Order: sequence, then C-alpha cells, then structure tokens
Amino acid sequence: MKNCGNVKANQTNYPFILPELPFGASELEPYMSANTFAFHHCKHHLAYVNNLNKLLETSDLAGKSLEEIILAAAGNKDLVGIFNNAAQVWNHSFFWHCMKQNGGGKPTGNLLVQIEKDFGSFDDFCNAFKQAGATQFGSGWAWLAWDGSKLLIEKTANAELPMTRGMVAILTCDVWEHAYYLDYQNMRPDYLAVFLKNLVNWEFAQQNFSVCS
Ligand code: MN3
Repeated sequence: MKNCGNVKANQTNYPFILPELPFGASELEPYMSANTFAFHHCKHHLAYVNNLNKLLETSDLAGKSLEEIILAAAGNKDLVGIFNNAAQVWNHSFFWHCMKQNGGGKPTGNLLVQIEKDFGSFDDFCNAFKQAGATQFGSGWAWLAWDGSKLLIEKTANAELPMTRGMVAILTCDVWEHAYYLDYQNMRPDYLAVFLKNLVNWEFAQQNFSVCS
C-alpha cells in the first residue's frame, strides 16, 4: 500500500479502506507537519471512508467502483451523503499524491508546454491557482483540470470535483481549514504559496496529464 494505486484514484470497491500516505507523515515538514497528517489523514480521511462504507451497507451502489459511485450520486438529492463521502475519499486519496518531499519547482515536458499555452506563463498559472484557492469561500478545493482541449483552474466547494463536470483532475490543493489550520492558522494564502513552492509533485501531475491528453 506504499503506492496506493493508479493515478485516477486508489480505491477499487466496497468496503473501501484508508490508503496509506505515499510518504512518511513527517517527510513534508516543515511545510506540512506530522501533526496535520495525524488529523487530516488519520481522522478526517478515515471518517470519510468509514461514513461511506456505513452508507453503502444499505445502498445498491455498493457494487460499484468509487468513481462510478461518485458519478451516480452526483446531483441526486437523495444521495448527498454518499456523494460527499465518496468524493472526499477520492479527493484526499488524490491530494496526497499531489505532494512529495522536496516538491515544488516547475513541471517539465508537455504539461509545462500546455500550462504556458493556456495560462501565458508558469508564473501566471501559479498566481491564478493561488487566487482560486484563496477565494474559494468556505471549504473546498483548488484544481488544475483538463477539459479535453485545454487546462483550466477550477475552485470547488465542499466535496465537489472535476469528474462530475466532465473534466480530468491533474492537480489539487485542499483548502478546507483542516488542511492548513494547525500549520498556518488562518493564513490560507501562505499555505497555497508553500504548496506550490515546496510541496507540489509535478511528476504525478504529468502522469495524470499524459493519461488524458
Ligand atoms: Mn481535507
């Protein structure tokens, strides 16, 4: 479970399990602390997994894959709980892979070419990504996503994610307060800047882009 699965998600079928982090919980210090992971991974992410399994006990969606569950539940007011927990399982499993020790810097290869094409420059992309994350009101996520012909920056509320909008996630940053409050208190812009400068795993983003582009 060190590498918890493919680049789209790392979960296959019910009952879902909490994936291990793709790094040691203290390896991203000082930028993201082991204490943050003790809550964010071991409590928040685990709660989404447990809640989803509980809800699936009595649902005919239990035989579906995680992505099928998310897509089936999206927009269905009777399945809000399943959607929220399934999407948060997917989002966190994806998010852990978006970071690595000694991360940051710039992407290479065709992802960098596409970023420069769609955003003007890598710096312009960084500014737009940070702006999206800083201005997501309340809980949510900032994304780099691929819509089939171009890269977009999206911000989503709560558990919402690109796949329900017909887009492919390339990179994300969790901007729920539980992601940064222990290390950055209320300074969400500082957290987003550190995420891009010191934590981003551009190889993972490149893998995601290679699969879909
Ligand atoms: Mn979170």
